[in-house]
Amino acid sequence: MTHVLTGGAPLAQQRRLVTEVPGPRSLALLERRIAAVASGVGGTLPVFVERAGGGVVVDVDGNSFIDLGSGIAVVSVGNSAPLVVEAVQEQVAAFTHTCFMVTPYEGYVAVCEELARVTPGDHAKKSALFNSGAEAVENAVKVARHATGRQAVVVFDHAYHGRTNLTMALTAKNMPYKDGFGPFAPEIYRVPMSYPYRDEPGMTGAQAAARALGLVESQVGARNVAAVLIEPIQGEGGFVVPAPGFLTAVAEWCRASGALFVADEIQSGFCRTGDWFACDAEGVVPDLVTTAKGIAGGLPLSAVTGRAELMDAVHVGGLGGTFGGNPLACAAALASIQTMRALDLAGAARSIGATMLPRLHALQQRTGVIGDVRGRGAMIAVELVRPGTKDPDPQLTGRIAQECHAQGVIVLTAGTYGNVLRFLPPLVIGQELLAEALDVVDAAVAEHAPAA
Ligand code: PLZ
Repeated sequence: MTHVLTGGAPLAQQRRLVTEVPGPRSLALLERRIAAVASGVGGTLPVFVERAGGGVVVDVDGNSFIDLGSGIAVVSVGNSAPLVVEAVQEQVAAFTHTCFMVTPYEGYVAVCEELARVTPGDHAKKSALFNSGAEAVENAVKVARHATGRQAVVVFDHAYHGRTNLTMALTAKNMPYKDGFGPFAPEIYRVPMSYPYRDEPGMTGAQAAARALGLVESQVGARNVAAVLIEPIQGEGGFVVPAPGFLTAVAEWCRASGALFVADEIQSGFCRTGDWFACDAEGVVPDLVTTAKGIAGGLPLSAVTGRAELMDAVHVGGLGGTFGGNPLACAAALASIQTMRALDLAGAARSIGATMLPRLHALQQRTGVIGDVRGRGAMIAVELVRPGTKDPDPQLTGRIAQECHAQGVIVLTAGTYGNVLRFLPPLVIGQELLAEALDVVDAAVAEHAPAA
């Protein structure tokens, strides 16, 4: 059995259940959680974590789960990755916070330099750092409005951009993200996404782009559009991969219209899809990119990176925040990016996809409930439907996810209809562990769904 070093101690890379799930210690913590934590904060698994690293999460009862979630696409370099631990320990002992706007430090600048290197395009770029993905998206909209002098923001069906007031308006799905939380910010316009599985068969990326942009032209007016904001592969919306040519056509329309093409790469970025960024696969170069999640190995950090002249359009003092680009988070980001290069984690993501896709396609052949298998690299999903139809089956999706959890594999669900099972393993997961997790998924589907 292989081990990885997390925080200096070896952690066995194995699936191992030693109690019921949840075990007694998790149950005791669950009771405390219910009494003290607001119930509006959701929960996927009822187990509490003690350690995690490589491809496993170990709970307080000693159960070891295979991690196909990465804390929602965050710990791409693995939990407590050695370089991250070392860098953060060094930084935490030196200074924890000064506020970059008060007395700056090198780490913030170095992260912005790295962002200029790794994001798509070789034009002059600048960045600003924040704490959460939603905050980065909000700031991208601020920059876009300032730089263009326009107000309208175009977003897509199934989009997810966050839970703050502006980003709730940008997010498509009502329940659980928006219900009862209005009023929402104005000047947001939603148009159809390219969704090959659910679009008319044969619809090309260019046709899907024309469908969306035709609506923008007739209902908003191209000259009013500050930004078109898009996840190049949708995350919470169900790993919807637009048809080839869609992103290129949208980016071209933006260029011709004077609107900014803003890529939300918060979930799809930092090697997740087998490239540094999902836009790279089609050679699309966004004007602004938002990043977070995988950027800093689990520490909270986010960024807006964009064309230098656009980023500099904002007046001095117009962007900021107390904690944005916190020194610990910056140290972690530099160590994470170094790890991605040293271990070729983009290549690792491609290998993960190469293992998963054929197995999931084979599973699709054996059952009638998998309507679609899709994704790229280590961002892979299956969409579950009622046999012989495209009717979403969220109940079945929930049952399969729960069965995987009970068998020691962490999987997540997604999708506007709640019927997508998504897989986001840490990019450092071992192939053996990944294969075992797929065995568990196979068995869970077999148990809860009729054979084809
Ligand atoms: N943009 C593309 O995926 C976060 C949300 C989890 P924050 N997705 C996980 C939940 O239920 O709250 C996300 C994303 C994309 C923006 C965000 C927002 O990032 O760091 O959660 O604010």
